[in-house]
Amino acid sequence: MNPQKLLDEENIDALLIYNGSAEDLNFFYFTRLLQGGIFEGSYAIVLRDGIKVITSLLEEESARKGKNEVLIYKSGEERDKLLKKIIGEAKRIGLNFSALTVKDFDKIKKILGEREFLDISDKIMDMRKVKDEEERKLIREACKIASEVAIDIPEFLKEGMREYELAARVVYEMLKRGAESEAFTTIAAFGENAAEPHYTAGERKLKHGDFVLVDFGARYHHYNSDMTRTFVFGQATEEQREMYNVVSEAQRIGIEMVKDGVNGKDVDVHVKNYIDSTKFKGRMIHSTGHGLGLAVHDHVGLSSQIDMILRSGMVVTVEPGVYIPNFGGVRIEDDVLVKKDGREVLTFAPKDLIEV
Ligand SMILES: [Mn+2]
Repeated sequence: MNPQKLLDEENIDALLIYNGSAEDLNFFYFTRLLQGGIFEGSYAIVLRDGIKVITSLLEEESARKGKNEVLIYKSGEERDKLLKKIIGEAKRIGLNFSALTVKDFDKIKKILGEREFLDISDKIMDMRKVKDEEERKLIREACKIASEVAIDIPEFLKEGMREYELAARVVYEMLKRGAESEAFTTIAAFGENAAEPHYTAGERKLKHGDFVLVDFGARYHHYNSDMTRTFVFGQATEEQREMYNVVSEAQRIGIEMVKDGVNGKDVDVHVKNYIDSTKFKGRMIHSTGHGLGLAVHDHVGLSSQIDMILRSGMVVTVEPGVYIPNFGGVRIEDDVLVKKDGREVLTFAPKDLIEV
């Protein structure tokens, strides 16, 4: 992360991030206040001489853990005054239009008066795509937590259990291993429910012969992992085995292609071409993967719709799937760090078909 470079390149005097009515993950990105603190109603201001945080008394302890200069307010009036003082004579101010409500923007304009406000959300996102050392360490840990749980999932499966019981167990196991929360609502889908890519979990009971699709991730110091494994409860039928093998091969093809300089679009095209060459033609109904970081869907990753040149340091998911309504679905997902000469798969858990 080099916020000063952003000021130079965009020719702005200050970058103002407001973690206001809408949460702005960039607040955490720039301040690196990643352990404790919610920082609602707080500002992070990137200036040429460093980063300053304006936050409430409630967050003082959390804010002082960081390396930024901290200014504390006790009232809304004090907060406005501090903002005006810190911004000082700055004329050109960069904002993140992606996470600033119209109401908050109006408020900022009222406090700061006549200035030039520029939307630099795309520039920030571009910067966020390539993860630095600290971020990689946190994503690695989030991946480790999820992977250890994935390895144990077959042991959790009991005939007659409900999907939400399995989801609860997966979340519990992640928290027990140090996750601060689940990265997103855990998906535990049995049987025909596995055909819905974004199903969550319901009352469906586990029956012999069901597919069990579990898509989940851990959040560790604000950084996320995201992985999916699919099992068969009992002995797989020929059809289930065939589906599984096709998805597994598609994922292998996808992972092998990930490398610095490769267009993410091409990865999605190749993966889908392979699936379309099998009897499951047209049954992969989403893109191959997305960027991962402070947000679970951090940025566009591997999609035939958009050009996205992969760069060393990016983290993307590779998650092909095949879905057949009223029958079931298979998805296999891993998180992959892009490297100069290839890739490193950060999540680990067996990928051969497991019949429980
Ligand atoms: Mn995913």
